[in-house]
Amino acid sequence: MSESYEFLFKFLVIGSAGAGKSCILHQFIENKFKQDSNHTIGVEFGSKVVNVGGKAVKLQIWDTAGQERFRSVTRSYYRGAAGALLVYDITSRETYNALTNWLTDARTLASPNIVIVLVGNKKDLEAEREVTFMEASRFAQENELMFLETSALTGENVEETFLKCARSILTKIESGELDPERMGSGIQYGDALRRMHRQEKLQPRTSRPDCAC
Ligand SMILES: Nc1nc2c(ncn2[C@@H]2O[C@H](COP(=O)(O)OP(=O)(O)OP(=O)(O)O)[C@@H](O)[C@H]2O)c(=O)[nH]1
Ligand SMILES: [Mg+2]
Repeated sequence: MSESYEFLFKFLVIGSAGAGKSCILHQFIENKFKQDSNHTIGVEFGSKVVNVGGKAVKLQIWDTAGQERFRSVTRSYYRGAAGALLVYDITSRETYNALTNWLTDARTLASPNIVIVLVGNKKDLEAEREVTFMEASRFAQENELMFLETSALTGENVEETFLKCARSILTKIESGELDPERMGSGIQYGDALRRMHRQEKLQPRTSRPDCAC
């Protein structure tokens, strides 16, 4: 795919160890399930250009380790993230119970305007479910999060999760609620838009001799 894009968004994937963060990222980027996934050491990185409402957006995604011993390392990557996937495992109440802590970290360490999607992963393991859709849905509503259940195994809702987060950020940029030029916004202009903005600063539209407006 072409590397040309209009915006770049920095994304984080956070949540307890074993929730399936790395498998979700792998499914999103490679379109396949990552067999024998090991615990992430520190942070891993992936990127992909997606089409969001007709605009090419590059997602720069930081997949963090869920294990407690890496917490201080992973926290240092939170700054300036525009979006986050907060992942738990629907077959593990323990990973669900930890959500409040992850949420506090994300809201205090990343951008205050960070857009967060709550992700209940391992949707394919229905028989082992410990957290109902309704319960998590209520939690999401109370904490102003978007919410989806995914399966990194089958791929269900994986791409949709990233797109949902990107779409929400783009809408906030368009409405003026998010300013890409603010330091630490986690948003950058791609080459084409950067050139346009630079041009506009040098030559405001109204004073351009060739401007018919
Ligand atoms: N059945 C099923 N298993 C999954 C799914 N996603 C991940 N797994 C399994 O869950 C385990 C943990 O997956 P990872 O993606 O490594 O988990 P993680 O959240 O990245 O873990 P840390 O890197 O330690 O934070 C692996 O054994 C995966 O095979 C899923 O959607 N369905
Ligand atoms: Mg991992």
